Amino acid sequence: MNNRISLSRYLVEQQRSKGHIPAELRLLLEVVARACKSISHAVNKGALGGVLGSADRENVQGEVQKKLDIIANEVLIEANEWGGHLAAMASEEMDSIYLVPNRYPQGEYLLLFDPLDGSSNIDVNVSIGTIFSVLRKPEASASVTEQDFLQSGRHQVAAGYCIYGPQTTLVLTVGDGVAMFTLDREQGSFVLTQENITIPADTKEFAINMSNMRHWAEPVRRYIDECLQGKEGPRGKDFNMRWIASMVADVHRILTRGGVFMYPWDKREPHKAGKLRLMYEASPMGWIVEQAGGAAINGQERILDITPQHLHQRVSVMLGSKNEVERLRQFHASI
Ligand code: P6P
Repeated sequence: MNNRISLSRYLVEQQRSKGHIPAELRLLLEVVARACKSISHAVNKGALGGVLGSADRENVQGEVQKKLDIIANEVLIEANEWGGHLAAMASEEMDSIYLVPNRYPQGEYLLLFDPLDGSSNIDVNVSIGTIFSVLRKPEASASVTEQDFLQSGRHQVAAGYCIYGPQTTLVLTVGDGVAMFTLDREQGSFVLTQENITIPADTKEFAINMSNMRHWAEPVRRYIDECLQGKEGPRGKDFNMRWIASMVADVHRILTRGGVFMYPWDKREPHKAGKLRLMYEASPMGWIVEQAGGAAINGQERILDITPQHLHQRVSVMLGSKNEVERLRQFHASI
């Protein structure tokens, strides 16, 4: 008898014991999980499904969209718009917010997502993933506007990602720690495979795109330089480097064995705070990392304390093992 706990049972039992997952939120999370299953199925088809390659159009970020970016976005919209648990959605792949059509009941939640993060890896068969964040619709607002989405990461009621790799794994927090659910393809459902995940406070592994080194600000250059000096340098230990160019995969490794992930501001586009997006990449990942005992900053302040000024706002990101992130914060404070 399979004694694994399903995602649905976990959510029901968490609500019974902690009261953080009202029925509407549980419904939303179950729908998102089912959408991720569909996305996983499309991703796994690869060339056989005619889903690889470019869609020959750009998203709001000015990036060429992959076919799977659009498929994943459509799967999430179609899965979530009719259930009555959402008022509106926002996506990396859409310029403006998506209001739940009037033909469906309106709910109290707002869902934000990067439908397929790391899509530059799709055509080379490297892990990619979906990142999502859930906010409450402000009480007062009758009809939802973009302004209703502009809440700091502290206001999230749920955050998670689904990584499409050798396993398809859903990682979720509702503010009571972090749990992982692996897709059991024979049962067709996500089952609990780890909970109360903890990131080690120290590490010997950093993740950053080293080709940008000459463009970084001094505190970042100092931190990485010390790591590269290894045993002979001020850190007194050797470091290893990983860079998958898929935030979901790099964060998943850090949740699993510690490490620090960095996509800092650099002088290539000085008017941009960073490459990654605050609302549907850094905030959900930052909350997950904090819930696992890690830390997430933009160099100066906690990611979750940043109040967005616009939906697709970018941010400098440093997250992972808390002692490493604190070292980075001190280096930024001392300039
Ligand atoms: P680069 C993927 O496009 C992404 O948004 C993150 O998932 C990833 O960490 C980063 O960009 C990779 O950026 O400049 O190394 O290709």
